[in-house]
Amino acid sequence: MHRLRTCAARLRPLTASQAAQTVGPQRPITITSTGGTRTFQPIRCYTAPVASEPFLNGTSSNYVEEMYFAWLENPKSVHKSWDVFFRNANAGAPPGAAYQSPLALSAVPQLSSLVAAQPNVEKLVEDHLAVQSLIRAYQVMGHHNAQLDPLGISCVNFDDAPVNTGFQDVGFYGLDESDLDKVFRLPTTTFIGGSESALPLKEIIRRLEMAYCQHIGVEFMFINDLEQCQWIRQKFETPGVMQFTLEEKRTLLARMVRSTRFEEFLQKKWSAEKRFGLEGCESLIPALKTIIDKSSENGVENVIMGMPHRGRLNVLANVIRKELEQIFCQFDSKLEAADEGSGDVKYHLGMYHRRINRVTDRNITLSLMANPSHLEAVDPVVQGKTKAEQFYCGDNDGNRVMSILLHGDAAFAGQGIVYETFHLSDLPSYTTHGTIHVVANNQIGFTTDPRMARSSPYPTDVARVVNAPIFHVNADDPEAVIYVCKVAAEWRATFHKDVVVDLVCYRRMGHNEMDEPMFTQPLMYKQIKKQKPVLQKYAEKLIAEGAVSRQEYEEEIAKYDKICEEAYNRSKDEKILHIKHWLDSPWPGFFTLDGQPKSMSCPSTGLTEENLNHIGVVASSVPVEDFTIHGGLSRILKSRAEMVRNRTVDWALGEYMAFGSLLKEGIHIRLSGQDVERGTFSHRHHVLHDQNVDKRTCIPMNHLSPDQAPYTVCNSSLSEYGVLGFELGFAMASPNALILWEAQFGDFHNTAQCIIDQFICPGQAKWVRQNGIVLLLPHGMEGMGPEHSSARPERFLQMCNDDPDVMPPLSEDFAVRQLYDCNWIVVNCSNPGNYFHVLRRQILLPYRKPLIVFTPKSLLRHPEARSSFDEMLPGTHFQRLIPEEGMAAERPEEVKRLIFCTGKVYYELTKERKTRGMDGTVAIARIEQLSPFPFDQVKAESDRFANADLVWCQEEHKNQGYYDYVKPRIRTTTQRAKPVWYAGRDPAAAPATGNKKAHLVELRRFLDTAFNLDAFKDQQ
Ligand SMILES: Cc1ncc(C[n+]2csc(CCOP(=O)(O)OP(=O)(O)O)c2C)c(N)n1
Ligand SMILES: [Mg+2]
Repeated sequence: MHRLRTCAARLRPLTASQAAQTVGPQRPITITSTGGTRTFQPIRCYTAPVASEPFLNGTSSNYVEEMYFAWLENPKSVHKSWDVFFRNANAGAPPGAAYQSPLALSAVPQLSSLVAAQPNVEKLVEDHLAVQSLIRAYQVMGHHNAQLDPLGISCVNFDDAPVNTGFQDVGFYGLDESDLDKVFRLPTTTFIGGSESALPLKEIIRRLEMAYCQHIGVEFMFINDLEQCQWIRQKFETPGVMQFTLEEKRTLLARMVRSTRFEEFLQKKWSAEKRFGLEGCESLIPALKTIIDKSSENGVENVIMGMPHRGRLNVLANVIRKELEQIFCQFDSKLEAADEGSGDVKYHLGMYHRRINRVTDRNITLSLMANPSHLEAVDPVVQGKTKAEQFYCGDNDGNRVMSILLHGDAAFAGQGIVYETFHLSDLPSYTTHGTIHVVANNQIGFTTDPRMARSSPYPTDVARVVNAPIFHVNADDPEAVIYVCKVAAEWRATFHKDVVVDLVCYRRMGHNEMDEPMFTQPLMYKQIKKQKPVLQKYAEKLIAEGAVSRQEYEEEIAKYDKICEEAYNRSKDEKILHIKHWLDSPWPGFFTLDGQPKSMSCPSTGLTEENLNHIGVVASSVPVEDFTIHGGLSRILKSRAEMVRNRTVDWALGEYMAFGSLLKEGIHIRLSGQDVERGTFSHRHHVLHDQNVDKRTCIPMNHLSPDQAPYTVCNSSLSEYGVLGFELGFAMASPNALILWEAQFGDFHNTAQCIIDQFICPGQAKWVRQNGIVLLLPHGMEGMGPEHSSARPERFLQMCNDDPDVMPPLSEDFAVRQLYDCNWIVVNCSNPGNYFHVLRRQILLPYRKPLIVFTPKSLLRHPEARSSFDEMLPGTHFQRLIPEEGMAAERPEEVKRLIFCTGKVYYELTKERKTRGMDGTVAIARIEQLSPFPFDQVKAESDRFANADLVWCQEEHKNQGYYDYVKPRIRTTTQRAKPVWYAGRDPAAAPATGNKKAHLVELRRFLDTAFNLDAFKDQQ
């Protein structure tokens, strides 16, 4: 008993005062860190009369302590001899008896179980554990107590869970006031000691308060990776980390001046204009600049940014460095637009700028992507563009190209696309190797308080799902802001993972400059009115510190005001607004110097027989050795080989021919979407899986020729909005790539409606940038129910910009010119040959347009839906309309009815016509390109069958499908000489019936109508 007490007392930490009495003054330790030079007083010492152990002497006492604490934490972490020694000592072995030589360990019986552990050892262990818990509590929850809100009215709701940190709460951990002066060894999971390994509890708490409860709140303990947690702890806990040089402080002040005075200048000149100013979050500008400087220092050369309205003009001016006059002239309502299209409001336009980073003296390209009002919609687009830039410059780890996304607090929490985008962040074919997210958290969304806008404490909680650290920071402390931004940039450079900076700020004005915020947030805005602007606060701090004089500060302001004033004067000379100057993704060399296509023609999209054969052989083989494929797949490949021998293609092979040939021509192809590698309908099989070796795959398409472009085919996450946005962004980077997104079924595209409506359809009109993305949308009424049937062609067609009532002038380059004028191309091919051509045309055209393809399901295996090599040879083209070529064409004057249709229903119509023996009386023409509408060919076809009435037949319901689109256009081709009758399903709310029988009855009914030559007599 006595022995145990002695042993424990020997190892127990002393109070600081005891320590001082026992050992007297010690030499202070001086260390130099990045934060400057600091001096520490060593406080930790022990009075252990270790000499009573014969094998110990005074100089080894530290070592014993190390061993003892390590043993306390984990007995297995020390050598067995130490384990036995401590157990024996604890068990009451007299001096000299506790130690056993390692050699004797196995021979001598151990004393460990002789005496039970005694209470003071337990207390010692408990106290240490308590201190560890306290440290951990700060690391986990310190941010709850951080002073993050500049207004001091924070509404972050942690469900009132108590946060037990601070002096007053040590009791929670089983410690009491008397422990505050005791010295405790610090665990390896904290860096608050700096070079010291033990501190008095009071100092431990003080340092933890400094690290976690000031103007920075670090949320990271949910991260599952110990190395990453340690890295963050070190960045925020190490004493003195937040030191700034004089130079850094002065640069920061200058940046704050620019940010603040820019908004003031706009307010002064255009007080009645909306600009979604940054007032209340001015430190956003130095924040972004720090991220860019630091990243440039780490080797980044290209930064792609996406951001909403708030502070966008300021970012353009002071981060991207758009010429100020170009920004100011946007406020001039008399400015004429030089470009075609609708243009867009000034706070949506994009920008691309290459310049020297003044801090690092390195070249950097900055682009801000144009975006719609739809908050957060640009997030995946930025990611896709970033991925593409990385891909094309061989930056496999994201060391040279990176993205920054800015968010508003309400949108970040509320918009599901944020979550979808986060979930792309670590997928091999979608990762951009870490995005830095910056939230301008002004604690309000338009007029809505956070407590009504989200169910999570912070607006940033969504980032936790991908283990992204979140740095909350009080935006009224610019130095704290800069520090977290530096850490965020370093985090990205080190771990290549996402990170979030939550700038907690306020919004000085209303939602826009015209809005009255006092209607809805009276108390908040009373507080805001009292709030001293951050620039003023920071300037006063630096003046008080002597870092800058008042005169220097005032000169800095005057200097920037003068820059603004001069730019304003120059802006008055601008007469014309060039949206082209706001291009976020230029395609050097693709257009002529004045931005026009280099020609207005499209060469043949056909291929040589040899080429078709070669690609066909690769498509039906396994190009690597010792690779076992599934037996069913062997049969598929065999039948492909058989088709190649027979000079025909089915749908999958037609696609293969198009992809393969473009790859051989050096065009990169990327096909992305849910389950695209195999194909939803198990027809594609672009990735072969070895049946015997886990994860061994082969992509035959990448074995076409040594100098081919790479083929990327990737199954995506189960997201449409995110993935389509991503692919759209990918397609922006280069015109020399074919980027395709396939919906699992066409219906599902509507969860990506925002990308379609706001980017794909009007992108060129709003932002003068072209995009050649291809959407593959499986479509067709096959009795599968209301879903899985319709890709909603009516919606795409309704958004086409061709005029239904005007017959465009016919010319030699009619088809190519018409395509040039359209906002997108909508096709529904009825055979694989035509699908092949339209894919190839997409690249061979001298410009880029989005292509919407309604793709088949049952036609994938339909024996008639095949094309001969003859239809794909040199000289052949995509057929916008496939005219009647059968019996009816032989005596066109005898034809009573001309049915126009599109897609799969053609096969149902021809079958029915044959059954009824009406091949000579009814002609059937397929409109393969719905938009732009082939006015010329429809006219030729209706002229050919001059005695026929005209019917539009579709399998979709009357209020859906194509009818509303084609009817006025067909009538225009005949100068409204003839009606266009309808044969198809009746109007309906749902796209298709869920009842198979009803489906067949409907089919029968409309086929009867289509072939009943008297069906429309009553309506005439
Ligand atoms: C998807 C979408 N829904 C609604 C709106 C309308 N709207 C514009 S700004 C805004 C509030 C945004 O709040 P927040 O994200 O916090 O940004 P802040 O304006 O506060 O900077 C809303 C609801 C929108 N632009 N986009
Ligand atoms: Mg907000």
